[in-house]
Amino acid sequence: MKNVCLLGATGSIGLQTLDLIEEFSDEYKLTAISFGKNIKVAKEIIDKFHPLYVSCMDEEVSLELKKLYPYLEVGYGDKGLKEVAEFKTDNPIVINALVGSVGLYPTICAIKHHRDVYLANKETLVIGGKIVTKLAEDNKVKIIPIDSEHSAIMQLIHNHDKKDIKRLIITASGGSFRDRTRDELENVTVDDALKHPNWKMGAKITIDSATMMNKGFELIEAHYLFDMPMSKIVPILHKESIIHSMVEFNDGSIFAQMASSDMHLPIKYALMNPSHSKSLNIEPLDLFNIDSLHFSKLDSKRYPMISYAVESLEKGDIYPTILNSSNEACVKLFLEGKIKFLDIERIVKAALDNKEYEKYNQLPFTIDLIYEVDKVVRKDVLEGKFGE
Ligand code: MN3
Repeated sequence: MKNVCLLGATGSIGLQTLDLIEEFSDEYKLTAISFGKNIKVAKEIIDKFHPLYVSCMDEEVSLELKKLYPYLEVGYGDKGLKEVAEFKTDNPIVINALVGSVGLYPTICAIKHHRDVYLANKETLVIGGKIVTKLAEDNKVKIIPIDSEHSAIMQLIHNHDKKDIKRLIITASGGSFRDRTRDELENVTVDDALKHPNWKMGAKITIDSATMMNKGFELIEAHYLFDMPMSKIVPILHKESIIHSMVEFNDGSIFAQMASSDMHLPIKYALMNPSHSKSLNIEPLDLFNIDSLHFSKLDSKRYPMISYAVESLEKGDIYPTILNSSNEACVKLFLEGKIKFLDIERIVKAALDNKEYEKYNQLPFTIDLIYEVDKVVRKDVLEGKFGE
């Protein structure tokens, strides 16, 4: 029996993970969880799965929980995330389904406790990839991706020699605005942006898909997960989201992984790899329902955020943090109706180009520096330093 420590239980990935824990209850038990503010859903989870430890974002909610469940161990904030990642139990596995840079800290806690991390929190690798992969190596633990593209690549390169790989081809659906021109993006609304054509996901990642920041993040994620240079990782537009990514080998063979657009599969493969055993939670792909598959080049003028991501990695270790923090703050402002859709990329670019941040790139690259810069950039963007 494996004891699951699940960070971000009430989010989209968290809930789909719980579907699988329920289905495979003779192999997995929910032992510790964290959630943000959604106490209603958290209560449903606690009543159904009876975890031993529960952490939430704020102290106030934790006190409410303690009243409702006097025998439950309860925590909150960053300390609570650490306690979930390090929760003392037999055969622990840590699943990080948090959203945003807040996910880095518990990932590091888990690795230092010699625990493999099942990672849906891509920001961990975007901002801390260099440190996290080194730390994982030193502690002999694995980082296993829960992201459909990276799961596809993991499935495809299994048992193949890495030196035979010519390139990784990461597919992109194009997000909610893929059929619009840049001019048509000028006045799009939050509701428009939240309508993803292929995937049902949380708000943050749906907006990141619309701006294609998500794809930029995923290139960086692939770079660290598979230890491949960025020059060998290419994005491609594939609007059907049937092929979840491809691996091209030196002899010209291109392998593709196809499946329905359902995160249960990447979560299940992460947990049970290299097994491809059946899950009732995964809808099989009906090939006769696919009319055709399309592929096209990604235009960097139409989707500048992808190039910003690649540039940030080239500019210096701290720049992906500047990219991520400015983006997180912008998505927050956009969802609150305070900035327009195209302001997101404009502000992210302005943050990357801001001369005042250059000094951080001269300092030794540490986790503490990441947290410091994250705070500064977030504050600057939220206070309107780069305009609104
Ligand atoms: Mn993805």
